[in-house]
Amino acid sequence: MDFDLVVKNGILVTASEVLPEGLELGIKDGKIACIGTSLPTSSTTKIIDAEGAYVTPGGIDSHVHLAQKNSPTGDNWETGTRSAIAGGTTTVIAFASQQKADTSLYPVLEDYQEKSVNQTYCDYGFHFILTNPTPEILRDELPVLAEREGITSVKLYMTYELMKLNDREVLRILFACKQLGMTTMIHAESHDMISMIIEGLERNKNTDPYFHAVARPRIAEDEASYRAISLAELADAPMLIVHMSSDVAISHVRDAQTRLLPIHAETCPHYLFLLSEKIKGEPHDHFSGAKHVCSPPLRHDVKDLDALWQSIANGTFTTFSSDHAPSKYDHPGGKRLGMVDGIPRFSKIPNGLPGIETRVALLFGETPACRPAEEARLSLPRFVQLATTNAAKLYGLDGKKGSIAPGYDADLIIWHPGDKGATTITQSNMHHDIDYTPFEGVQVGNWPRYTILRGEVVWDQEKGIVGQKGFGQYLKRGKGQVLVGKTGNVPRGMKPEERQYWL
Ligand code: DUC
Ligand code: ZN
Ligand code: ZN
Ligand code: ZN
Repeated sequence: MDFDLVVKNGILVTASEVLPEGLELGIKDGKIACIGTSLPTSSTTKIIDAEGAYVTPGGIDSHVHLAQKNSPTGDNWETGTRSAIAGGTTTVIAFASQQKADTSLYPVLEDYQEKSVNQTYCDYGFHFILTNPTPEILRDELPVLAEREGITSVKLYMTYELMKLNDREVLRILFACKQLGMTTMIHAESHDMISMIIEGLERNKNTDPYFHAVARPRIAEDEASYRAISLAELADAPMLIVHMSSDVAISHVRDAQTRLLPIHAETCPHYLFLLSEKIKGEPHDHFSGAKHVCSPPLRHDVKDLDALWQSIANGTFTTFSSDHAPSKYDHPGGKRLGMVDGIPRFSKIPNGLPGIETRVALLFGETPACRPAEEARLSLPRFVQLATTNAAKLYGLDGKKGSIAPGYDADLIIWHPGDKGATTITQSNMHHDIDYTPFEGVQVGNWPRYTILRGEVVWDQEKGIVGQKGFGQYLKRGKGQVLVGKTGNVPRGMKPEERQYWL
């Protein structure tokens, strides 16, 4: 076969193995055609010499907010996906977000399609955020979205006045999604706990950004996570808890997984690398802590970080996403919104951090590729699972994205050999349209040298962005797989025949 591109001298890594040195990748028409040795080349074959570096599948970031109405100073599809490829991510799944007044999802989807089409540097899909799950939407619209549009996952919120659903609504969605083979993602924090604490903090004039972390204690995440798991258990529905930050909440997930419930969990780079002291800001400028306001908040204790890293290594987490949901800091409508007439008001600061570009390198930096084996936090195959493969399987992209195997899209990261890619993260190197990175000054052991999307180099660290806006394709996704446990469980304390009495 006459290949378009051959990648030589790389060490290929998949979700299950680090393949022997010396294997070559033959790429044709945007797909991986062949893995072999001494592949034939012709005058038209482009050759990339990886110089002994690792080659991993392109990243899939399955939790990204772009051009969402509720963050008017955030990234749009162009700037967000540009930032993605510069950091090794070749696929993003972002949100089309229903607002409470929307009684149909179709116009919402059209709106998000208009904003994204021909704008992206990488491939992309949508999850739907449901804030008003009417019977018509659940019965008539979700099946059409899944079949026709390839949108096979939804996110819902248990908190935020304008988004939150009650338990009955959560249950209805879980039952509907289960029926359709869709995955339900849940933002689990206790709304009533948080709103009561916020009231008290404001009454006592404790309104610096730091009090955001006080307002959303771990117990609020722990309680809501346990409740979300219980609701999913009753519905016997696959579910994923997004952006988990708390040790106890994760122990609820681990317990559910031990009982073979199909409960998945996601965490994000900021919970693994940053602590709540960041929200205190600079000594001379407390308000700059606003840059680190996200929900759930950064946690107080190194012990939290260690517990999360354990769950990264031991398989409890299924996905590792950026939750890129930034707002500019120094910009009208941005994070300065929280400064009202010279008085800081943490409850007005838009929630969310930038991170689409730094996600993959931060995690790769903790593997044996960048650290002595005894200091590594996770193996290279586990890195691949978390950075890409598991998201592909969970969200219906398996067979196309997320692995290095014949027939898959040729989406790749070629790293620098040895320690040549060591990098200090800094805002001036970022490609987002945000005025800061929360990871300023963090050192990573490597950075993507090349990002390849469907066989085309789109990022070359020497030249910068070499891909084109509009090259990204919309991904109609299939049904996701259950990666943990199984369905068909009977809820605790219920006899099998009792379900039939009420279902
Ligand atoms: N939830 C998210 O998923 N992203 C940003 C803020 C939030 O609450
Ligand atoms: Zn959320
Ligand atoms: Zn202060
Ligand atoms: Zn999010």
